[in-house]
Order: sequence, then C-alpha cells, then structure tokens
Amino acid sequence: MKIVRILVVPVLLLFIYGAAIYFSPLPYEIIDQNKSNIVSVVELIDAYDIGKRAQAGSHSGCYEYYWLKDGLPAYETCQI
Ligand SMILES: [Ca+2]
Repeated sequence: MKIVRILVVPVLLLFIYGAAIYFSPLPYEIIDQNKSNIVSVVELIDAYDIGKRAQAGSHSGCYEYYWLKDGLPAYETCQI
C-alpha cells in the first residue's frame, strides 16, 4: 500500500489549501485577483494579508477589508 502513503501528503495539502480558501473572510472572486479561476499560492497568502476597518457615515455597520500591502480596499461587507 505504498501508493496510499504517497497520496497522503498531496491530499492533505489540497485539503489545507481548500480550507484556507474556505475560511478566508474574502469571497473566492476577490481572492482570485487576476480572475484566472485558480487561486495561486501568492493569491492565497495575499488573502490573509488583509486588514479590516469599520466604515463610517452612511456605511456604518459595514466593514471594509483592505490589502495590507497597499491599503487599497479589497472587499466590503455589511451586517444585516
Ligand atoms: Ca488567480
């Protein structure tokens, strides 16, 4: 059953990769920054290199996620 042992690591990595995408606060289409439909390792690392700030004024109750690398807004979400 050597093949099973060989498959354990890639399957485990794939599972961790999928979980990291799933548990990111950003939606898939935002994580996939170049819209290639594939989340690269760099895109996945970027997905966790984000900050969260509350929106003021008419957008109160909303939060904005922004890229820490440049401070630009990435995604906005509002509590219902
Ligand atoms: Ca991509």
